[in-house]
Amino acid sequence: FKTRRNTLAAAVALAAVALSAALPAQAADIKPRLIRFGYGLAENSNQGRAVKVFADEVAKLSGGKMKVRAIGGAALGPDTQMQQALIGGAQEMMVGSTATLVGIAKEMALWDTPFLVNNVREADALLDGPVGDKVRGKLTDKGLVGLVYWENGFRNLTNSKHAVNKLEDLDGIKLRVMQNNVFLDSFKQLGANAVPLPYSELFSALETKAVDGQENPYNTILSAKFYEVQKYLTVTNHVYSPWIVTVSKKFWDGLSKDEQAVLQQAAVKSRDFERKDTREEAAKALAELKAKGMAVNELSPAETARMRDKLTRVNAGVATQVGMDLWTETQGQLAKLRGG
Ligand code: TK8
Repeated sequence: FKTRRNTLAAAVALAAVALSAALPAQAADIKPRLIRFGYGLAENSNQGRAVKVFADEVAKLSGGKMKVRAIGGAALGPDTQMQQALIGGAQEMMVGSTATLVGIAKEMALWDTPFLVNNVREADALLDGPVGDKVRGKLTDKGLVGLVYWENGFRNLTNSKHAVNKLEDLDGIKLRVMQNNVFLDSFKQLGANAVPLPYSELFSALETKAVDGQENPYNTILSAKFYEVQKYLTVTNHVYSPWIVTVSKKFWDGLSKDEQAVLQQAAVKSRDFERKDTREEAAKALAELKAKGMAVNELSPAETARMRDKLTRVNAGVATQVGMDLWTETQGQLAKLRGG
Protein backbone atom coordinates (compact mmCIF):
# COMPACT_ATOMS: atom_id res chain seq x y z
CA PHE A 1 0.00 0.00 0.00
CA LYS A 2 2.75 2.40 1.03
CA THR A 3 4.75 1.63 -2.12
CA ARG A 4 1.78 2.17 -4.40
CA ARG A 5 1.00 5.54 -2.89
CA ASN A 6 4.60 6.67 -3.35
CA THR A 7 4.76 5.54 -6.97
CA LEU A 8 1.56 7.44 -7.63
CA ALA A 9 2.89 10.55 -5.93
CA ALA A 10 6.04 10.38 -8.04
CA ALA A 11 4.02 9.98 -11.23
CA VAL A 12 1.82 12.96 -10.36
CA ALA A 13 4.86 15.10 -9.57
CA LEU A 14 6.46 14.29 -12.91
CA ALA A 15 3.22 14.96 -14.83
CA ALA A 16 2.90 18.39 -13.21
CA VAL A 17 6.49 19.14 -14.15
CA ALA A 18 5.89 18.29 -17.79
CA LEU A 19 2.76 20.47 -17.95
CA SER A 20 4.36 23.76 -17.00
CA ALA A 21 7.48 23.12 -19.04
CA ALA A 22 6.32 25.15 -22.04
CA LEU A 23 6.70 28.52 -20.31
CA PRO A 24 9.45 30.88 -21.48
CA ALA A 25 12.08 31.51 -18.80
CA GLN A 26 11.10 35.17 -18.29
CA ALA A 27 7.44 34.44 -17.56
CA ALA A 28 8.21 31.42 -15.40
CA ASP A 29 8.47 31.24 -11.61
CA ILE A 30 12.25 30.95 -11.45
CA LYS A 31 14.54 32.39 -8.78
CA PRO A 32 18.33 32.55 -8.67
CA ARG A 33 19.55 29.12 -7.59
CA LEU A 34 22.97 27.59 -7.13
CA ILE A 35 23.19 23.85 -7.75
CA ARG A 36 26.34 22.04 -6.67
CA PHE A 37 26.52 19.00 -8.96
CA GLY A 38 29.09 16.38 -7.94
CA TYR A 39 30.43 13.43 -9.92
CA GLY A 40 33.22 10.90 -9.64
CA LEU A 41 34.93 10.74 -13.02
CA ALA A 42 37.30 13.26 -14.59
CA GLU A 43 36.06 16.40 -16.30
CA ASN A 44 37.40 14.92 -19.52
CA SER A 45 35.17 11.84 -19.51
CA ASN A 46 31.75 10.91 -20.83
CA GLN A 47 30.38 11.74 -17.37
CA GLY A 48 32.06 15.14 -17.25
CA ARG A 49 30.94 16.06 -20.76
CA ALA A 50 27.31 15.23 -20.00
CA VAL A 51 27.32 17.20 -16.74
CA LYS A 52 28.45 20.18 -18.79
CA VAL A 53 25.56 19.69 -21.24
CA PHE A 54 23.19 19.55 -18.27
CA ALA A 55 24.65 22.75 -16.77
CA ASP A 56 24.42 24.63 -20.07
CA GLU A 57 20.84 23.51 -20.62
CA VAL A 58 19.78 24.57 -17.10
CA ALA A 59 21.30 28.00 -17.71
CA LYS A 60 19.52 28.28 -21.06
CA LEU A 61 16.11 27.13 -19.84
CA SER A 62 16.21 29.32 -16.74
CA GLY A 63 17.40 32.45 -18.52
CA GLY A 64 20.68 32.23 -16.60
CA LYS A 65 19.01 32.30 -13.18
CA MET A 66 19.76 28.73 -12.21
CA LYS A 67 23.49 27.99 -12.07
CA VAL A 68 24.99 24.53 -11.99
CA ARG A 69 28.44 24.35 -10.47
CA ALA A 70 29.92 21.09 -11.75
CA ILE A 71 32.39 19.47 -9.37
CA GLY A 72 34.07 16.35 -10.80
CA GLY A 73 36.85 13.97 -9.87
CA ALA A 74 35.08 12.98 -6.64
CA ALA A 75 36.19 16.32 -5.15
CA LEU A 76 33.00 16.27 -3.07
CA GLY A 77 33.74 12.72 -1.95
CA PRO A 78 32.84 9.23 -3.15
CA ASP A 79 29.29 8.46 -4.33
CA THR A 80 28.07 7.28 -0.93
CA GLN A 81 29.25 10.46 0.76
CA MET A 82 27.58 12.67 -1.84
CA GLN A 83 24.34 10.70 -1.47
CA GLN A 84 24.31 11.51 2.24
CA ALA A 85 25.04 15.17 1.49
CA LEU A 86 22.04 15.24 -0.88
CA ILE A 87 19.79 13.56 1.67
CA GLY A 88 20.87 16.05 4.33
CA GLY A 89 20.48 19.00 1.96
CA ALA A 90 24.15 20.05 2.02
CA GLN A 91 24.54 19.37 -1.73
CA GLU A 92 21.94 19.71 -4.47
CA MET A 93 22.74 17.19 -7.21
CA MET A 94 25.02 14.37 -8.31
CA VAL A 95 25.42 11.60 -10.83
CA GLY A 96 26.80 8.24 -9.82
CA SER A 97 26.46 4.52 -10.08
CA THR A 98 23.12 2.95 -9.19
CA ALA A 99 25.23 0.21 -7.57
CA THR A 100 26.23 2.46 -4.70
CA LEU A 101 22.56 3.19 -3.94
CA VAL A 102 21.51 -0.33 -2.91
CA GLY A 103 22.00 0.51 0.76
CA ILE A 104 19.40 3.26 0.34
CA ALA A 105 16.97 1.54 -2.04
CA LYS A 106 17.46 -2.21 -2.26
CA GLU A 107 15.59 -2.39 -5.59
CA MET A 108 18.58 -0.67 -7.26
CA ALA A 109 20.26 -4.09 -7.11
CA LEU A 110 18.20 -5.03 -10.15
CA TRP A 111 20.73 -3.20 -12.34
CA ASP A 112 23.58 -5.24 -10.85
CA THR A 113 22.18 -8.52 -12.17
CA PRO A 114 24.93 -10.16 -14.24
CA PHE A 115 24.02 -10.48 -17.93
CA LEU A 116 20.58 -8.91 -17.38
CA VAL A 117 20.44 -7.17 -20.76
CA ASN A 118 22.04 -8.19 -24.04
CA ASN A 119 22.36 -4.80 -25.69
CA VAL A 120 21.76 -1.08 -25.20
CA ARG A 121 18.34 -1.23 -26.86
CA GLU A 122 17.17 -3.51 -24.06
CA ALA A 123 18.91 -1.36 -21.46
CA ASP A 124 17.24 1.86 -22.66
CA ALA A 125 13.81 0.24 -22.86
CA LEU A 126 14.09 -1.19 -19.37
CA LEU A 127 15.56 1.92 -17.73
CA ASP A 128 13.22 4.41 -19.42
CA GLY A 129 10.15 2.19 -19.07
CA PRO A 130 7.91 1.23 -16.14
CA VAL A 131 10.54 -0.95 -14.45
CA GLY A 132 13.13 1.83 -14.44
CA ASP A 133 10.53 4.33 -13.21
CA LYS A 134 9.55 2.06 -10.36
CA VAL A 135 13.13 1.53 -9.21
CA ARG A 136 13.92 5.25 -9.52
CA GLY A 137 10.74 6.04 -7.58
CA LYS A 138 12.01 4.05 -4.57
CA LEU A 139 14.48 6.86 -3.84
CA THR A 140 11.81 9.49 -3.15
CA ASP A 141 11.02 8.07 0.27
CA LYS A 142 14.69 8.15 1.15
CA GLY A 143 15.35 11.80 0.49
CA LEU A 144 16.49 11.60 -3.14
CA VAL A 145 14.76 12.37 -6.43
CA GLY A 146 16.04 10.26 -9.34
CA LEU A 147 15.63 12.19 -12.58
CA VAL A 148 17.12 10.05 -15.37
CA TYR A 149 19.48 7.18 -16.01
CA TRP A 150 22.65 7.71 -17.99
CA GLU A 151 24.81 5.02 -19.54
CA ASN A 152 27.89 3.89 -17.71
CA GLY A 153 27.98 0.84 -19.96
CA PHE A 154 28.89 -2.81 -20.29
CA ARG A 155 31.65 -3.66 -17.87
CA ASN A 156 34.89 -5.39 -18.77
CA LEU A 157 37.71 -6.78 -16.72
CA THR A 158 41.27 -5.47 -16.45
CA ASN A 159 44.22 -6.58 -14.35
CA SER A 160 47.97 -6.26 -14.07
CA LYS A 161 48.86 -9.93 -13.52
CA HIS A 162 47.99 -12.05 -16.53
CA ALA A 163 45.47 -12.55 -19.32
CA VAL A 164 42.16 -13.99 -18.15
CA ASN A 165 41.13 -16.63 -20.68
CA LYS A 166 39.16 -18.89 -18.39
CA LEU A 167 37.46 -18.69 -15.02
CA GLU A 168 40.39 -20.31 -13.23
CA ASP A 169 42.60 -17.40 -14.26
CA LEU A 170 40.69 -15.25 -11.75
CA ASP A 171 41.98 -17.35 -8.85
CA GLY A 172 44.13 -15.22 -6.62
CA ILE A 173 43.43 -11.99 -8.47
CA LYS A 174 42.68 -9.23 -6.03
CA LEU A 175 39.86 -7.45 -7.77
CA ARG A 176 38.34 -4.13 -6.79
CA VAL A 177 34.55 -4.16 -6.97
CA MET A 178 32.03 -1.42 -6.28
CA GLN A 179 30.65 -1.16 -2.76
CA ASN A 180 27.71 -3.41 -3.51
CA ASN A 181 26.78 -6.90 -2.33
CA VAL A 182 25.82 -8.23 -5.77
CA PHE A 183 29.19 -7.32 -7.29
CA LEU A 184 31.00 -8.69 -4.26
CA ASP A 185 29.08 -12.00 -4.45
CA SER A 186 29.46 -12.26 -8.20
CA PHE A 187 33.21 -12.00 -8.22
CA LYS A 188 33.62 -14.23 -5.18
CA GLN A 189 31.55 -16.83 -7.04
CA LEU A 190 33.86 -16.46 -10.01
CA GLY A 191 36.86 -17.16 -7.81
CA ALA A 192 38.44 -13.72 -7.56
CA ASN A 193 39.55 -12.15 -4.31
CA ALA A 194 36.97 -9.35 -4.47
CA VAL A 195 37.63 -6.17 -2.49
CA PRO A 196 35.04 -3.38 -2.28
CA LEU A 197 36.49 0.11 -2.70
CA PRO A 198 35.03 3.49 -3.64
CA TYR A 199 35.80 4.60 -7.17
CA SER A 200 37.70 7.62 -5.87
CA GLU A 201 40.38 5.30 -4.44
CA LEU A 202 40.62 3.01 -7.43
CA PHE A 203 43.41 4.50 -9.51
CA SER A 204 45.84 4.72 -6.64
CA ALA A 205 44.90 1.23 -5.43
CA LEU A 206 45.78 -0.09 -8.90
CA GLU A 207 48.93 1.99 -9.09
CA THR A 208 50.26 0.84 -5.71
CA LYS A 209 49.14 -2.75 -6.47
CA ALA A 210 46.93 -2.76 -3.39
CA VAL A 211 44.60 -4.48 -5.89
CA ASP A 212 45.45 -6.28 -9.13
CA GLY A 213 42.40 -5.50 -11.18
CA GLN A 214 39.02 -3.88 -11.62
CA GLU A 215 36.06 -3.89 -13.98
CA ASN A 216 34.51 -0.91 -15.76
CA PRO A 217 33.33 0.07 -19.24
CA TYR A 218 35.90 0.86 -21.97
CA ASN A 219 35.11 4.57 -21.66
CA THR A 220 36.26 4.72 -18.05
CA ILE A 221 39.30 2.49 -18.60
CA LEU A 222 40.31 5.10 -21.17
CA SER A 223 39.31 8.37 -19.49
CA ALA A 224 40.65 7.33 -16.07
CA LYS A 225 43.91 6.15 -17.71
CA PHE A 226 43.68 2.71 -16.16
CA TYR A 227 45.74 1.53 -19.14
CA GLU A 228 48.75 3.14 -17.43
CA VAL A 229 48.52 0.67 -14.56
CA GLN A 230 46.69 -2.32 -16.11
CA LYS A 231 48.16 -4.49 -18.85
CA TYR A 232 45.38 -7.01 -19.51
CA LEU A 233 41.85 -6.37 -20.66
CA THR A 234 39.33 -9.18 -20.99
CA VAL A 235 36.15 -8.47 -22.91
CA THR A 236 33.52 -9.97 -20.62
CA ASN A 237 30.53 -7.60 -20.90
CA HIS A 238 29.38 -9.24 -17.67
CA VAL A 239 26.90 -6.54 -16.70
CA TYR A 240 25.41 -3.30 -18.02
CA SER A 241 25.82 -0.48 -15.48
CA PRO A 242 23.65 2.63 -15.46
CA TRP A 243 24.40 5.92 -13.77
CA ILE A 244 21.57 7.87 -12.20
CA VAL A 245 21.18 11.64 -11.89
CA THR A 246 19.75 12.51 -8.49
CA VAL A 247 18.57 15.66 -6.71
CA SER A 248 18.37 16.32 -2.98
CA LYS A 249 14.68 15.94 -2.09
CA LYS A 250 15.03 18.72 0.47
CA PHE A 251 16.21 21.03 -2.31
CA TRP A 252 13.68 19.71 -4.85
CA ASP A 253 10.73 20.29 -2.51
CA GLY A 254 11.73 23.94 -2.17
CA LEU A 255 11.68 24.51 -5.93
CA SER A 256 8.73 25.90 -7.89
CA LYS A 257 7.10 23.70 -10.52
CA ASP A 258 8.86 25.70 -13.22
CA GLU A 259 12.25 25.25 -11.59
CA GLN A 260 11.61 21.52 -11.28
CA ALA A 261 10.64 21.48 -14.94
CA VAL A 262 13.94 23.11 -15.89
CA LEU A 263 15.90 20.38 -14.10
CA GLN A 264 13.70 17.62 -15.51
CA GLN A 265 14.01 18.85 -19.10
CA ALA A 266 17.72 19.48 -18.85
CA ALA A 267 18.18 15.99 -17.37
CA VAL A 268 16.44 14.37 -20.34
CA LYS A 269 18.55 16.41 -22.76
CA SER A 270 21.74 15.42 -20.93
CA ARG A 271 20.69 11.77 -20.95
CA ASP A 272 20.14 11.71 -24.70
CA PHE A 273 23.47 13.45 -25.29
CA GLU A 274 25.29 11.22 -22.82
CA ARG A 275 24.12 7.92 -24.27
CA LYS A 276 25.06 8.96 -27.80
CA ASP A 277 28.44 10.33 -26.72
CA THR A 278 29.21 7.26 -24.60
CA ARG A 279 28.35 4.86 -27.42
CA GLU A 280 30.45 6.75 -29.94
CA GLU A 281 33.39 6.79 -27.56
CA ALA A 282 32.98 3.11 -26.62
CA ALA A 283 32.98 2.10 -30.28
CA LYS A 284 36.47 3.56 -30.72
CA ALA A 285 37.84 2.96 -27.23
CA LEU A 286 39.02 -0.62 -27.60
CA ALA A 287 41.30 0.26 -30.52
CA GLU A 288 42.68 3.17 -28.51
CA LEU A 289 43.30 0.98 -25.48
CA LYS A 290 45.21 -1.47 -27.66
CA ALA A 291 47.21 1.42 -29.09
CA LYS A 292 48.02 2.44 -25.51
CA GLY A 293 49.57 -0.98 -25.04
CA MET A 294 46.85 -3.05 -23.40
CA ALA A 295 46.72 -6.74 -24.25
CA VAL A 296 43.09 -7.46 -25.11
CA ASN A 297 41.39 -10.84 -25.30
CA GLU A 298 37.79 -11.91 -25.65
CA LEU A 299 36.30 -14.51 -23.39
CA SER A 300 35.22 -17.48 -25.48
CA PRO A 301 31.50 -18.32 -25.67
CA ALA A 302 32.17 -21.52 -23.72
CA GLU A 303 33.87 -19.61 -20.88
CA THR A 304 31.12 -16.99 -20.88
CA ALA A 305 28.60 -19.79 -20.49
CA ARG A 306 30.57 -21.16 -17.52
CA MET A 307 30.59 -17.68 -16.02
CA ARG A 308 26.81 -17.35 -16.41
CA ASP A 309 26.36 -20.77 -14.81
CA LYS A 310 28.39 -19.78 -11.78
CA LEU A 311 26.29 -16.66 -11.37
CA THR A 312 22.88 -18.33 -11.34
CA ARG A 313 22.88 -18.30 -7.55
CA VAL A 314 23.65 -14.58 -7.57
CA ASN A 315 20.67 -13.91 -9.85
CA ALA A 316 18.38 -15.76 -7.47
CA GLY A 317 19.68 -13.56 -4.68
CA VAL A 318 18.93 -10.40 -6.66
CA ALA A 319 15.39 -11.60 -7.33
CA THR A 320 14.83 -12.02 -3.59
CA GLN A 321 16.43 -8.69 -2.80
CA VAL A 322 14.38 -6.63 -5.27
CA GLY A 323 11.17 -8.61 -4.75
CA MET A 324 9.58 -11.25 -6.96
CA ASP A 325 7.03 -8.84 -8.48
CA LEU A 326 9.69 -6.50 -9.84
CA TRP A 327 11.85 -9.41 -10.95
CA THR A 328 8.97 -11.07 -12.83
CA GLU A 329 7.95 -7.78 -14.43
CA THR A 330 11.54 -7.25 -15.58
CA GLN A 331 11.81 -10.70 -17.09
CA GLY A 332 8.42 -10.20 -18.75
CA GLN A 333 9.48 -6.94 -20.34
CA LEU A 334 12.76 -8.46 -21.52
CA ALA A 335 10.91 -11.41 -23.06
CA LYS A 336 8.66 -8.96 -24.91
CA LEU A 337 11.65 -6.95 -26.13
CA ARG A 338 13.21 -10.16 -27.39
CA GLY A 339 10.03 -10.99 -29.28
CA GLY A 340 9.10 -13.79 -26.88
C1 TK8 B 1 32.08 6.85 -10.77
C2 TK8 B 1 31.62 5.40 -10.53
C3 TK8 B 1 32.07 4.49 -11.66
C4 TK8 B 1 31.66 3.05 -11.39
C5 TK8 B 1 32.64 2.41 -10.43
O1 TK8 B 1 31.72 7.64 -9.69
O2 TK8 B 1 32.62 2.76 -9.26
O3 TK8 B 1 33.42 1.56 -10.85
O4 TK8 B 1 31.63 2.31 -12.58
O5 TK8 B 1 31.48 4.93 -12.85
O6 TK8 B 1 30.23 5.40 -10.40
